[in-house]
Amino acid sequence: DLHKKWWKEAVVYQIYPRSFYDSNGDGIGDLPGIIEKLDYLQELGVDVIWLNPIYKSPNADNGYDISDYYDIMDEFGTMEDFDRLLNEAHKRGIKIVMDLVVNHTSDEHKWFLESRKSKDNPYRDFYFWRPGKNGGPPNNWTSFFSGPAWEYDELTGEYYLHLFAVKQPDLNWNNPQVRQEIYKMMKWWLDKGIDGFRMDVINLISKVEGLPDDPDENQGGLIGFKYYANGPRVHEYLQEMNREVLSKYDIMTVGETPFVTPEIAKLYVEYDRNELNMLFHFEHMDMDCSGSKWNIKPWKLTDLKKIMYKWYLALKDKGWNSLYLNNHDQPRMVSRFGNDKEYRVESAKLLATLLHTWQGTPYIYQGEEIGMTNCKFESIDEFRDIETLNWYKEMKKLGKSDEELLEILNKRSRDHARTPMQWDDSENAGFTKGTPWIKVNPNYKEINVKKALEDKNSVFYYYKKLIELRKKHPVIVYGDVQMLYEDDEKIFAYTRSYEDERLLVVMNFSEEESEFLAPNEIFTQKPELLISNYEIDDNIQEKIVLKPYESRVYKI
Ligand code: ISL
Ligand code: CA
Repeated sequence: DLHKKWWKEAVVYQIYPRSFYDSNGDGIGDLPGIIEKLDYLQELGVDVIWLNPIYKSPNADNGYDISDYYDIMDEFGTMEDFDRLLNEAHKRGIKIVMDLVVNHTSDEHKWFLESRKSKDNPYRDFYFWRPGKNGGPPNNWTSFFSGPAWEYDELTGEYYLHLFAVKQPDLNWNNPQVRQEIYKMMKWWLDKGIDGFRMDVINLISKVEGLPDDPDENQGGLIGFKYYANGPRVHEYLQEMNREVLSKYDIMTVGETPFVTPEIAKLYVEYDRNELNMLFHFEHMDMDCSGSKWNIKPWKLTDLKKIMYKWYLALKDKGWNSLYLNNHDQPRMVSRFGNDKEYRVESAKLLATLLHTWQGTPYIYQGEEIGMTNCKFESIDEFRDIETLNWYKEMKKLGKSDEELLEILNKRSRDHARTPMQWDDSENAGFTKGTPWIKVNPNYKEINVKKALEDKNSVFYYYKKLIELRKKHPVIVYGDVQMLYEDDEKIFAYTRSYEDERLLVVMNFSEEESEFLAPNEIFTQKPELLISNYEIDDNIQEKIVLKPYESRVYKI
């Protein structure tokens, strides 16, 4: 089968190196620290590691502001450490995918340092420099991290564009030299033997000619995105990148793409487009907010089902989905979509069941496999993330109180994902012998890897088993999805089928017992229970009463 691919069969584990494991006591996770934990990841059974950026960076946005693509961030180690990591991972059958951040660089990158020197510097056109308009910035676009998307530079009296932080100037992809530099750099890493790229905001790289003002200033969120999200030349660029670089290697690619619908996504991932393998879309991340991420509203199970099914159908047989419920930019999934108190373990397993039995490649974010939760931040000084801190300052100017801001941040800050990995119940959760760069979640004595490994019913072993099942049953990877109970607000259920194998997945997304009646034809033969998150006897009836957050997977 032409469409069988290793990256469809794989399970990816995302590492945020700064918060994973500190090997030298400076309070910051590092590459030697990751090497020390490879055996742990092998025990879990993952196939691929996606590393958040490890390149040289002044860390305005924790490595998403790169000052040298060919070097390693000082805090994380050296290129020798990286080579050793790659080699040690490969020895264990684990591939490594790197973050590729090429919508912008750091303002300390040599291209930008040159570019700002004078209007006729050869690097000037590597970025977007424009004169101001009516005594202000060139247009009204706002930045993802609050405030205008333009920064004035005294030296030449012009502004530069930064969709993210002031220290993250946007690269000008219209310039063929920029593209060639990036392709060269990508080849350099691929020739080292890395196994693919996760491409940061890759659908923002093409800006509409003329960078027009956005007439719609009152949309409550970002102003201007319609002029660069999925912009006019983005597919031309990605096809060029694919032709010149990606197609020459056996690798996987996943684009991070805010503002995509399934219809737009097809243009990036359909097989005959020759662009990317998969995308991270945000439709399910937007379920519980309106306008902006800070505007929180309750989410509905039927919305989640509709979104997932819609994406499945859209890409079925033509492309491939990626599956995630949290990452380094999002709150912890068990706190957001489950219950991180009395049903923490059950709901962590339930969410895992969904991620690992739906069609697509599952991405596990570090700590998810032990059911790590959001953290209680007591005051603004405990936050580190630039998005959080900029937004806080902006809201303070508007007169908001610390109390109301903290309440929102305690649900939404990116720092929930960035508290250190909880390894054991010793000081700092065993993450560091020094002072951690960000606070450790106080629940580490209860929730940690050591404890998980000692308990055969832990979230960890449930993940391990799900991963094993994926290797044993091709239906989990390739099976078609048939939805059951589509309009139910508590039960998420479906079957999967591939060749002569069939699965039934039933999950109760609620704190009440819920009844599930299996369609007649399903239980004509005695089904085999493959995995469940409660002790149950296998005397299965057509009517199942599911306990709070119960999930079961049957082979039928
Ligand atoms: O983090 C977000 C919401 O809290 C998103 O809006 C995020 O900024 C957007 O998805 C882009 O994210 C990526 O690029 C950013 C970086 O800060 C994020 O960590 C990265 O995942 C800029 O490089
Ligand atoms: Ca360190």
